[in-house]
Amino acid sequence: MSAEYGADQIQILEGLEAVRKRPGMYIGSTSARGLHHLVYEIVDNSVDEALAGYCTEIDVQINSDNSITVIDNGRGIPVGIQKKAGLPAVEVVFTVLHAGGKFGGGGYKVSGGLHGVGASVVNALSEWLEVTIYTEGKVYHQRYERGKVVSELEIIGECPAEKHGTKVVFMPDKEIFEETVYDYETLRIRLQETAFLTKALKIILRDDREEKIEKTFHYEGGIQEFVTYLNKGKAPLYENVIYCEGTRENVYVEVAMQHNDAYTENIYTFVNNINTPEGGTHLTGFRNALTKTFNDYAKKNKLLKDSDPALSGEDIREGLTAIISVKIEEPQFEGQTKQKLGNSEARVAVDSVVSEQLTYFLEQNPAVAKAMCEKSILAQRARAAARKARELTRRKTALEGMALPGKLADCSNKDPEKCEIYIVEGDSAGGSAKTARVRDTQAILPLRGKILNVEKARLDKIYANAEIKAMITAFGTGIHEDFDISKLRYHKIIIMTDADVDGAHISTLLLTFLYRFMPELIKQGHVYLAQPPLYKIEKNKRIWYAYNDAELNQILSDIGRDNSNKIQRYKGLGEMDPEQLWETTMDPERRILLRVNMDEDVTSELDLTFTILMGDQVEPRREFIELNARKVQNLDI
Ligand code: TTJ
Repeated sequence: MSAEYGADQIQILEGLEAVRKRPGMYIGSTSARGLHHLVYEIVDNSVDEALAGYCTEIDVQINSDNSITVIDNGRGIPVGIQKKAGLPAVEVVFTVLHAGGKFGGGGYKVSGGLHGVGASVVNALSEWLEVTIYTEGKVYHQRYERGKVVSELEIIGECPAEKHGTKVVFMPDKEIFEETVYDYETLRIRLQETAFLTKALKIILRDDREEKIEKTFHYEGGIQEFVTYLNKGKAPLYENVIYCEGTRENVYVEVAMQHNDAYTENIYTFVNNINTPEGGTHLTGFRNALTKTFNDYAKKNKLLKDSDPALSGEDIREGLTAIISVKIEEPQFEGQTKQKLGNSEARVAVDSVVSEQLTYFLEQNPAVAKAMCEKSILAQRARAAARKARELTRRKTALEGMALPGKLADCSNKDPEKCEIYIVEGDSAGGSAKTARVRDTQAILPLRGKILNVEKARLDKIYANAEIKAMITAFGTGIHEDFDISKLRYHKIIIMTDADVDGAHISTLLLTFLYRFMPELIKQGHVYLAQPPLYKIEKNKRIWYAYNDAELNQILSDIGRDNSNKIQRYKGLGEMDPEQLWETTMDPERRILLRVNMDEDVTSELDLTFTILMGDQVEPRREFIELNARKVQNLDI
């Protein structure tokens, strides 16, 4: 750095030092989640420029060295000297904490939760960062290392007069992040979501590492196309995606919705393009409007008799896919994780826009209204039947005490923190597991055959399903409005299936059930996947286990490939004797478990991620297991 440090510069350095000292305070975590947040922080600046009407394309690239490049065709970060700091504005953006990229004010600020902490935080947490600006025929450039200026802003060349935009390249600092390898899918889901939410903005994502990938996300239809995308693979109940749009009290509201013939409710809410997984006032406004408008229409048009009970919100929302997106000048975020919108004007605005435009839509489209109404009435009946069944079990348990399922081999320890339950595919593997287990702390629940897909069944059928009933009673927590996590009987729920396609499918169905009916169990980290091995290698009375082909090859080249190896490929858990099952998959000292996590940054695609927990074996298997876990993640629901 050339100039001497003035008071301003010292303050700047102290600011960014604070970010490096306590990175978690600024980007939430230094795990993979924080690593990906760096990209969103930078891209959000370009999205703001698009929302302001000056940028139509954003290119994001994962480079071969795991650095990230973001390029937009906006006006370019201003390069002129900013009076207050006496520095080029771009330098202020990257070195002053909370300076943000907002010049001239106005518009909708992206500032919720961890978002909008700004480019300076990314800079502070990068080994190096380079910014290039194209404006008025000139190319400007500046480089920083760990937040510090290492080259002054300078003109490095010329460009066509009409070219304009900003390019940022940064390398996440390995001193800060535990994980520095970017995951393509994680970025893909989030960037595609951003493209859906920002009508007509084109986002290109490239991966320049091993297998080159390039995808373009560009949706003229905006959130209407988002709904179509989410309903893909399901049968829509009617052709139209209903769309409402309008501004009330300075809140810009957009809603898109369509029912499908399934039974789950998929509503995703956003404020200034940031998702709000805990909902808030915009969601409340939508629900009120939908319930009231629909009941009014149904009564008025005699789809419901005056003597019929009103349809509940839940009945109307059965099988509904919807996106609610509001833009608001000063969003207030509430709740434990600051992911819930609090502004009351958002409730009023969404309620008003949806009530007005949905009333009009229903009147114009009586066939659609009729289809919706018929589905809601069926939902209402199923719900009543399910309620009756639940009350019956509740009364029964009150009389007879909680009867545990017959197939459950329970553990004897009564301290839930020490207890775990293995949900095992098939009776024969269940038998081995029962023999292998530590009776004191490990319970075994064998499940037979395919598990009911809860996405494709109505509540009454779900509650009547034997396997699902067995799980609910074994866990002890109850379900729905009865759910009480303090009653959980095992702090580890371990899904153990064959290491093949069928096994992966069963895991998927079980995870779907847990995600839909007891998401708290996943959120609080109680759900795990066991990792059985694929091969057993035996030589001179010594035994090795391999969890994939690469590992098998490694072991074979370590011990020498010759005919004296006897290699056994496990086709399923059932092929292992109890002792082998214990050694490889159930012994807490030696087993590997994947803990299932929910990615809260993206909600529109069921995104489960995994943390690896091991016994005393460490590093070498890590990489494979991560890859493997990613595959389980593509839940085909
Ligand atoms: C703000 O208003 C005056 C003209 O320039 C506007 C601006 O700052 N636009 C802008 C910033 N476009 N793109 C950015 C940007 C892009 C990246 C990749 C990173 C950052 C920090 C800002």
